Order: sequence, then C-alpha cells, then structure tokens
Amino acid sequence: MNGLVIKKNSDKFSVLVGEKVQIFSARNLKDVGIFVGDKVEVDENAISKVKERKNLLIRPPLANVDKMIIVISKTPKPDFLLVDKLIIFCVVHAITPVLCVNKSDLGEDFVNFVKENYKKACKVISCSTVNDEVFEVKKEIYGITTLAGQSAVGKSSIINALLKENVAVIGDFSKKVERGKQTTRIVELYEIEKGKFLADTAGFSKLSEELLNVDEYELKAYYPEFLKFAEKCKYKSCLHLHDQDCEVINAVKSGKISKLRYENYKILQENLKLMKKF
Ligand SMILES: Nc1nc2c(ncn2[C@@H]2O[C@H](COP(=O)(O)OP(=O)(O)OP(=O)(O)O)[C@@H](O)[C@H]2O)c(=O)[nH]1
Ligand SMILES: [Mg+2]
Ligand SMILES: [Zn+2]
Repeated sequence: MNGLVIKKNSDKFSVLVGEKVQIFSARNLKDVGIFVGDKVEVDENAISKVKERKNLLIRPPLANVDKMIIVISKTPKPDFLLVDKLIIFCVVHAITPVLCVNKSDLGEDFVNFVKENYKKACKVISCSTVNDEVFEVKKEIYGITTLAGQSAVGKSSIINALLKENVAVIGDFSKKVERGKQTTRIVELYEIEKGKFLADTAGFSKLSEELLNVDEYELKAYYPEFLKFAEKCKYKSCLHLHDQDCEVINAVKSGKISKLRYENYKILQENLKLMKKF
C-alpha cells in the first residue's frame, strides 16, 4: 500500500494511507532515512520502502516540497534579506516560491510596499488571520507546500485559520519577541484539502549563504528584474557593484529596479565574497 509520511515522532511515523492516518515503524531503512513528506510503501505494521524524492530539505527536514509560501509581516521587524535568500533557495531546489504578506489588518501600506518591491521577483499575495481572511493562501497550496519565514510572522496562525481549529500551537507575541524563541518545533503536514498539504515549520528562519550553493556570478540570475538592464552593461561579466557603465545601477538610481532588492543583492555578494576567503 502507498502512503505519505505526515509526522515523525522519534522512531514512529504517522502515515496517511488512503483516508486514514496510521502509525508505523521503519524496517531496515536507516540508510535512506524517513522524513515528513516521504512517499512510502507500507505493509501490515512497517514502512517497507521510501520512494524516490523530488528534493530533501535538511533544516527543517522535509521531503518532496513543491511550493514554499514565504510569510512576512509588518511586525516583527521584517527581514527582507531572509526573503531574498528563501526565494533563491526555492529556485535552487525546484520549489515554487510565493511571498505572502500576513497581518494585512495592520495596514495596506505595508502590503503595497512589499508588492511594489517584489512583484518582479515572485508572486505576492496577502492575508490576515484575524478574521480568517486566508483565501489567497488556500488557492496557492498544492502537493506539498511549506510555510517559511521569521518567527512570529503568523505561520501557525495561518494553518489554524485554514483548518478553522486550533491544531498548530500559536505563540504569545510579546513573550516570543522577548525571548526570541520559536513556538513551533516539529515539522508536520496538515491536509488542507484532499491531496493538498501544508507544512508548519520552525526552520528556514535563518538561512546561511552556504545553503544557497551559488557563486557570485550565478547570484545575478536570481534577480530576474536586473536582466533587461544587465544586457546593456558595458561588460558581460559586470556584477553590478560599481558605478561605471553599469545599467543596473542606473536603473536602481532612476527607480526602475527596487532599491531594497538591489541592496540585498549587494549584501549577499559581500557575504559570498567573505565565505570564499575561508
Ligand atoms: N494583527 C495580527 N496578528 C497576527 C496575525 N496572524 C498572527 N498574528 C499574531 O502573531 C503572533 C505570532 O503568531 P504565530 O502563528 O505563533 O507565528 P509563527 O510564524 O508560527 O511563529 P514561530 O512558530 O515561532 O515560527 C501571535 O501573537 C498571533 O496572534 C494577523 O493576521 N494579524
Ligand atoms: Mg509557529
Ligand atoms: Zn552592471
């Protein structure tokens, strides 16, 4: 029988087989490991085979991810560099990124600001969990979709709003900011609609440049909005870091390229350079 691993608890796995969730152990599968998101074959009481994976993310451990909904909100202070890193991470791992501005009840200004800066980088949607206004999120979920983003942006709240019941544990905002601790600790898949799963995670909140696995020349390609200007740079190898004859820099100056995105690009270039030194 075929199944999908939706939760892992030490050496026990919750597997969705047909309509039912059953608990299985693993049989001699130590070498491949078994992760949430794995498509498996099961017999009477054990997982007997793990099917080939589309991808496998390590932190948090999650297999076969089709899409990532990157959540950002006006509070806590938004980390746009993390957003850029997550978008690149998605492209590298064949995952479709969507940027979702949560807490739209705190003001449309911030929603519009994010849309303006990111519309050329990936699809941008918005939501608010206050009145369960999460329909745009629901439309985006397919296959195995994961939420990602800083702590306290409202990832677990989005799952709860989608499921209309309090299954995912939500943190107390003030306490969390004080301690800087994450509320969600384990990875679990929630079936939002038949065959459409959403993962709540506590990972991805710090993504180091090493994980991106790109070099300084490749990095340019992950900023699609640079492309049409980059073609006109004097030098083909232009990294768009210096003023002379760089059309990307000119486009930033005239407001045709988002300054926020360009500044993130510069920071990532700098970080990649530092990494190379070690
Ligand atoms: N104003 C407003 N507050 C929200 C909204 N969604 C969530 N919150 C609040 O934001 C805080 C954090 O929500 P969580 O859902 O725990 O955030 P999280 O992203 O899951 O955090 P971690 O599990 O630590 O990664 C809570 O106090 C929520 O009540 C929203 O749409 N509007
Ligand atoms: Mg959470
Ligand atoms: Zn250039």
